[in-house]
Amino acid sequence: MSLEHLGSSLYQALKKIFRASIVDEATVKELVRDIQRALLQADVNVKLVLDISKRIEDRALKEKVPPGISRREHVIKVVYEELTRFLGEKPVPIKIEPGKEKVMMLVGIQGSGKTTAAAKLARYFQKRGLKPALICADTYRPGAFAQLQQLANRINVPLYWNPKAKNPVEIAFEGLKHFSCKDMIFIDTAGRHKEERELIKEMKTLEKKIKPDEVMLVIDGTIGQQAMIQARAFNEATPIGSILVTKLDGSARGGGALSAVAATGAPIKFIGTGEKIGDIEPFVPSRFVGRLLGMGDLETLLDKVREAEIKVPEKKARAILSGKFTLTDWYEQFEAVRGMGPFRKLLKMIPGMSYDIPEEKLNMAEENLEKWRVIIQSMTPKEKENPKIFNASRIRRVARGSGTSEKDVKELLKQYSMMRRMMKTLRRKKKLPFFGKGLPPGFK
Ligand SMILES: Nc1nc2c(ncn2[C@@H]2O[C@H](COP(=O)(O)OP(=O)(O)OP(=O)(O)O)[C@@H](O)[C@H]2O)c(=O)[nH]1
Ligand SMILES: [Mg+2]
Repeated sequence: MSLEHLGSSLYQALKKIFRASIVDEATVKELVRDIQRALLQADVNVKLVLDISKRIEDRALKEKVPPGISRREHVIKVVYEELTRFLGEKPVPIKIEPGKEKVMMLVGIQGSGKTTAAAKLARYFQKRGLKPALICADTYRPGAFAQLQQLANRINVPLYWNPKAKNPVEIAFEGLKHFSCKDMIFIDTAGRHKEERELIKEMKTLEKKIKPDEVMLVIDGTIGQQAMIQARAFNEATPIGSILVTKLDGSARGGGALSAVAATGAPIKFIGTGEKIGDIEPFVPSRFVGRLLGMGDLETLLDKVREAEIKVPEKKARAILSGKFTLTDWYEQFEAVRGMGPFRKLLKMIPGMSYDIPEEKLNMAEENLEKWRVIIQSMTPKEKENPKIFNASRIRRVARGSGTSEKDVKELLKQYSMMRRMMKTLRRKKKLPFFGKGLPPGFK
């Protein structure tokens, strides 16, 4: 299994980085060599391989590592980002509105997998609640209709064709009329032509006459780098809306095909990963790379890196860690980064902490952010500095001033003092490190 093979060799390469006692120039260079080898084996174009390895090496060695993360983590992030970039931009999703039929025309050379893909796509969108239909506009291939009919019956999707018509344009028109109230219509076209030029000519005529919403080029992934030439040739003839790369399950050249297509700038929207109708998936480069590398926790690592890029002023960090923070400090921490605040970062650094603070507490705090902002704005400076002075009448005043309820104000105060108490308890239990002179990296 090819892509798996590529995935596992990339993973092996990264594993060395994980295991290395130090990550220095030599380790990075070895990693880059391993990645090169893995990509070349997957038939990735040499120029692309050199390009990606140069970028990885440059970034891994020259980029400043944000404080709080290790060089190791940074290198992994760079590899992930560069591989993702090299597989193309995140494709623009196909915009589908129920009832407003979308006409998708599938084109591609003989045997690339168009007919299979038409059925797979119909199934894919049917499962997502849409009403798809199929049109067989292949008048060349004997048995083309029977093949599609068998697939369509299996998934219970209506299919149109006309054995009397000699002309695919005629069939397509009739079919579109026939299916006027469907959400998506997939037109399967012929791939059987003496030469590619003729095929492209027919595709052009079809495109001009039928004016589909999207022309989807189906490319066989087993052809590797050749995919680039094909994608270009089709793209020059008719603007290709999207590409579906098939047979990525069994090919040793899948990586080559994907990267070659991505290099043309044409968006890969789907990939076919098997002969069964369910073997189709939307192509999202970042997710694909994550899975290819076999790193389920990659997102976590990237979050960590993003968090590390957040700077917390030293004084604030000290105040937070000692439990001596005011309401304003407290609020600012949440506000600063919305979602991945220094609070969370600090808490995560503390051993055993992940058990002590329910994640939902932090999430809740983030959800309440907007409300809390108005509440805190309605407080006097004195109240913000020393929330202990809050009594019933102050609470009432703040609630009225901020257009919230007394319950909201009380909740905010409760959360605040809970967080403070927690910090203090942790200190007492010596779970919280005391950073004598220096703070840990990332808190400068
Ligand atoms: N392993 C694997 N086989 C596939 C995939 N997609 C299609 N195939 C197989 O490839 C062969 C050709 O597929 P078709 O869908 O008939 O190709 P086509 O482009 O319609 O062919 P023509 O109509 O002759 O141009 C069939 O045997 C399919 O089962 C895939 O993603 N993985
Ligand atoms: Mg076919």
